[in-house]
Amino acid sequence: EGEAEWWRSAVIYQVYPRSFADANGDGIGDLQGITQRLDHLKDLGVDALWLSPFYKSPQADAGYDVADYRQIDPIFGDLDDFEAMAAKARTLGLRVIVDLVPNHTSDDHVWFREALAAGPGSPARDRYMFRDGRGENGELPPNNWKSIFGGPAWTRVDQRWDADKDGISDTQWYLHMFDTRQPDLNWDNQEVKEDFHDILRFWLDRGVDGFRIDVAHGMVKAPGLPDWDGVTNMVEGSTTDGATQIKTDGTPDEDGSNGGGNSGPMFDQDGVHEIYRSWRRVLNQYDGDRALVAEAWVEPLSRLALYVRDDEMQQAFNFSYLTTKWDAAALRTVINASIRENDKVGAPTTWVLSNHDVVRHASRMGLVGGELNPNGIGPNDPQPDAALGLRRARAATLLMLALPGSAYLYQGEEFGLPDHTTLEPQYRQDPAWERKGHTEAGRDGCRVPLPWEADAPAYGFSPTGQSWLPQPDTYRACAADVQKAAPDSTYAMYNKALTLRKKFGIGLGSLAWLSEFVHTGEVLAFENNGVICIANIGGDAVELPEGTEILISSAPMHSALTIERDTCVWIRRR
Ligand code: ISL
Ligand code: CA
Repeated sequence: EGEAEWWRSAVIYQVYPRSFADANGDGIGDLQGITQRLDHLKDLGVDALWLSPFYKSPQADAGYDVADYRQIDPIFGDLDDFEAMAAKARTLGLRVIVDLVPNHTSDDHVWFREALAAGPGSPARDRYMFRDGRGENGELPPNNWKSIFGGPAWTRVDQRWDADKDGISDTQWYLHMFDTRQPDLNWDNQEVKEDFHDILRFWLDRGVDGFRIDVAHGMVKAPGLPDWDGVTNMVEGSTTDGATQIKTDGTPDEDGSNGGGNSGPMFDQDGVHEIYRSWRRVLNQYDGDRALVAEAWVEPLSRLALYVRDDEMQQAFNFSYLTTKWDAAALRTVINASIRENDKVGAPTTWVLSNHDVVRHASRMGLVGGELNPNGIGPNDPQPDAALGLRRARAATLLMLALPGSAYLYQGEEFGLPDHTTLEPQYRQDPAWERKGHTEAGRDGCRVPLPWEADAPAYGFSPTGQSWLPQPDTYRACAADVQKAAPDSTYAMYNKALTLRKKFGIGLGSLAWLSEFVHTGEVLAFENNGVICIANIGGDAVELPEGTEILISSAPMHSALTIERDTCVWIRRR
């Protein structure tokens, strides 16, 4: 049932379960908490929610280390809680997308335990990427790959486990592109392939509308696992030529590349598409138009578009847009490239500004010089200008929501939530913080529990006033109750924009650039289904003709017809 191809224009809201709402008072968000607050998503006006992992996990990487893909971690609840949440979402007309993590499992997964116990050469080891080392006694890792979180991508069994204590002792190495506790699966292994078909069915049978595929550009590795001298890093990504030149100034090339892609023999291998074709065949056996969305840090956009062919996934996150700076020419380039490349393959464009891996756009956009600084802001880093950040974030959001295609929102951005940029080191939990030797603040700042009520302990996140990460004082003004009571709030803007977006069918429309209204290079103007979006990125004020109908503005308009810089408005012709 449901509209066919609903995903083409859907606004999808990312719920980060541990930080959304805590029902049982242990200070960690849970499924019952989500159920209790689902009305908020309905009121806001989104079409679907995507939940970050809630599966059984030792939480070494906040649940992106899955120990059992068919069970709920007790900190989040149980399968009944999931069913209740999904049932309520269905009643409210919200679709539910779950997160699937196929590149790696937790080292607590029964397969990895078996692999360790069974030893070298065993079928159990073949489910993962175990290799003998190099050097005379295998004392060197099988190749020079680095983990995305920093440090080597290989760990030697006997350097981690103890023969006497653990009964495990051999000198093979296993690959982990992320944390040591996240061993990479071997996607040439038949059992691995079959089990993931089963996992898909397990959740499809429970009525989920789709899957967000974690590290969708990973999984398949180049044959022979050749050395690679490029950079493997969070967001800085890597260069194909093996050089270490990193481009993070947010100015895309004509093809939309921002230097934010991962490449090399461990990413974006052609063989990965065969897996997705087989997954799509599984999804197609179900009614209701179930969808797959790729989390793939792939550039250029023409390469990313390969993931969204007719017989593969329906969507891929457009990280090139996220990594583009607040600059009219840069934004125009990336918008054009995104639409062009997706049109070629008949896929919808997707737009996203924030998620649980990057600094929230309300903070990012307030950094002096507009640095993207995706790797977290710490107390010792230059602090963002909060007012400027919020102003630009609101404009950037309104611009995003005027674009055709599907848009992703990250929980809390509808309240104008900034990052926690002064989080003290003792609270940090992101494994990348540890692995990178504390050189970067990591991703905890964007994962802080949501404020619901300004005057309640933990701002209403938890009935006991606990919160797994401390919330900064700045969250008070962002609390849902404050936001919902104020007509000019960020929440009010999101709410109204989502209503207008539906009313005018913006998601299914198409973009036509306008030269009208554009008197300096720092203004973007386009029409989509009768709505004209004008974003004054950094230019002189734009004067609108007498009698213009203003549908919505990202900032208060001092004169009814003047668009100041860092402001986006939607208007209609009379
Ligand atoms: O670094 C990146 C973006 O910040 C990308 O290069 C990388 O692909 C990304 O970190 C992958 O993220 C996903 O998988 C990770 C997990 O820690 C993240 O939270 C998740 O979104 C490992 O499962
Ligand atoms: Ca809880």
